[in-house]
Amino acid sequence: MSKPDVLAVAKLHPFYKQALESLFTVHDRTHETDPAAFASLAPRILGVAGTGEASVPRSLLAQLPNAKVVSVFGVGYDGVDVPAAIEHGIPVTHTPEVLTDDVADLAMGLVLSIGRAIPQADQFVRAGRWPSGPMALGRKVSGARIGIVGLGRIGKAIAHRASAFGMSIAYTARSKKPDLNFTFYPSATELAAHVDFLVAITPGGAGTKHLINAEVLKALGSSGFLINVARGSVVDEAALLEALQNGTIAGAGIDVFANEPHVPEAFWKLNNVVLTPHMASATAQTRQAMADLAFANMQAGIAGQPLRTPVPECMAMTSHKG
Ligand code: NAP
Ligand code: 8YV
Repeated sequence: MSKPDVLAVAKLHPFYKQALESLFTVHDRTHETDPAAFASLAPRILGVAGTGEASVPRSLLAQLPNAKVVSVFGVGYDGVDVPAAIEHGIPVTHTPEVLTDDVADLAMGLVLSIGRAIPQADQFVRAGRWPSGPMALGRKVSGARIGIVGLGRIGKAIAHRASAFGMSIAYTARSKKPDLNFTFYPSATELAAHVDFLVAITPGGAGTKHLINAEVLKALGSSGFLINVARGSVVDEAALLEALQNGTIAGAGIDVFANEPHVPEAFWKLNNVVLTPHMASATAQTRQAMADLAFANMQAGIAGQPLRTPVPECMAMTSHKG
């Protein structure tokens, strides 16, 4: 008997792909590579597998009359048209919690990397420049002021780490958190004006597009650093580039970009940035945990069983197509 069919809408991590292949026939982006073949395949597709960066638009969902679940390998699902999925009776799942520690670790890694110029120091030694040194002084991280844009699961984990560094912690979010003893500012601009390191860790999508713009960067100021581990869309990349080139801000640690995997070459040339390739959850341990959870959601969705981790908008929903 042939295995049930699922559609991968992005290049899947091998841990997730191999798990899926144990039970399903995985069609790797057939909707893009062979639309004619996809027209006859589409009615057989029972599940859609994606990543945090993947696009699942209304037009694709409309072609999948028998799909029972969209299982995203990632906590962010801004590429999925969730209202359209709900209209089509297809619940969406994601992988919260299992990656929280890794993303918070990388955020702090970028704070330390750019504040203390660690990659620049490595280059300094490798280029044989130490004998004619010294390097410029870094920015003290312990005791500095950190501002977190988005105090959700990962934002709180960053705060936890920052408090161990004796940092003073402030944040902005859609709502104030009365149970937490951190300073709340109602806007990113007000927050930026009061901190040394501003860390973006919100979801992407229309609600946060260019939340960090030229005004916020100006408020952060010439001794401030921006860290972006959220989504490329959260930061106005052109404004950031200009702010880094002009010295409007001191520097940036950037894990996510507007047009991944393409990073504007102008960033490569700057000495006041640390650039990483969207790798905040990229450890073997966490990618395995994400794969296990995404696979469990796919299995449950296709079997019509309760989903492990539906996205909040789909909590009350089970597939209409059991
Ligand atoms: P979460 O628990 O849902 O937290 C999201 C936070 O963002 C909440 O505090 C929320 O505010 C805040 N927020 C939402 N819209 C906002 C807005 N317009 N202005 C200000 N704050 C806003 O999510 P999470 O698990 O922490 O994950 C957060 C995001 O991190 C993901 O969605 C993804 O984009 C990103 N991420 C990136 C990587 C990477 O590899 N770089 C890895 C994992 C996740 P309220 O608390 O008031 O609702
Ligand atoms: C992953 C992410 O890099 O969870 C997210 O939202 O952006 C990251 O953990 C991504 O989903 C895997 O491609």
